[in-house]
Amino acid sequence: MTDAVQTPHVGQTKFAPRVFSGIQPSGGLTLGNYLGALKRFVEMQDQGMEAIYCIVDLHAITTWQDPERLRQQTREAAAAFIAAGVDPKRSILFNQSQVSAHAELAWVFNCVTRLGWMNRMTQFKDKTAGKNAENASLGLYAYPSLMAADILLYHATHVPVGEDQKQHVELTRDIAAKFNHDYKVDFFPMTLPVIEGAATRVMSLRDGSKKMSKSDPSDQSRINLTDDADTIAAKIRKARTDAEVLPDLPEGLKDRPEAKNLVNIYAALSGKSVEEVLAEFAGQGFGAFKPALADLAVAVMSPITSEMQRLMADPAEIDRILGDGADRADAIAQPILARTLDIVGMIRSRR
Ligand code: AQP
Repeated sequence: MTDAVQTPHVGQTKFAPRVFSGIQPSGGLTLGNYLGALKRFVEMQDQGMEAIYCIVDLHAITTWQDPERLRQQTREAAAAFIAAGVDPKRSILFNQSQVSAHAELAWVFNCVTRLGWMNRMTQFKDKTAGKNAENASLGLYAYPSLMAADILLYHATHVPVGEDQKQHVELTRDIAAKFNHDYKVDFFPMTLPVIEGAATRVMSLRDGSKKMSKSDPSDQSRINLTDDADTIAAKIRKARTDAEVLPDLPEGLKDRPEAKNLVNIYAALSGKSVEEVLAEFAGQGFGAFKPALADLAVAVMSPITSEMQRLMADPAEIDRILGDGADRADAIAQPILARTLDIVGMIRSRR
């Protein structure tokens, strides 16, 4: 993890390493969220980095959410973080809307961000593809500006994310640079994305060209962190593949997106390289590979699923953890927001 040891400088200002990342409670979390994000969150925490992890409920409402389900999904996401290994004593874990500074800084960034930058964001294009973009919410369009606020509100230097969020972290750097330039300050860091591991882009089990996503209408396209062992095995058994055997080298997976996806998932779950997985399974068909993958997925996911169930039995305790995390996050955020408002010229005279 080369990036994590660097300490970004902006002008004369040196920023201490601090990790920030978030996940939307816009549905139940998936194997993609686990391998692309949660697993990395835990590793960075365990490397001793100061880490702030956020369940980004303000982002979730950029598409309509049933209010009761949103609350349920937020608690379930918190349970998933903890079950995957995020320790709410060592790291800060909270839901975004409890720290109002996120929305306040986002407004300042809405005034820094250029429309041309927003128009280049591929996630907005992907999420409105095939739909009437005129009907999308303004919040969905402005999503990356709120994400920049989430990160920069804590002067975070490192953001572990899946491949799909890389462009948004790059935009965060553009916003930080323009703010620093426009106001002649060295106030916001140039945050680095941390995109590592064999599964930074887990694909749908039904279509190897589409990302596995919690909001995909097909439940068969994803493995949910709440799926039981039989469901996981059945979804892997039915996953789309081709009729060929597995090759002995990664180049042999070129133009075989579904096969590549399953091999990547196996590698990420086992902690092996793609080369090692292929050395084990070269020449074998999916009749042999899928059951092995299903056994591995169940072995890794089942302890997380059962710990989530245990935690979900006590929603008041989850709310207490989120409240405690929000207090600690707010204590870091408020001075940074206050200084930002001071820099842009707002009077701050309330006592
Ligand atoms: N398929 C994926 N492979 C690898 N990483 C992934 N992530 C999401 N899907 C995959 C990573 O998970 C983190 C949280 O993502 P998010 O929930 O904030 O938003 P998203 O990227 O839009 O995820 P979804 O599941 O596709 O949500 P919906 O369907 O609500 O839009 C991020 O670090 C992301 O990279």
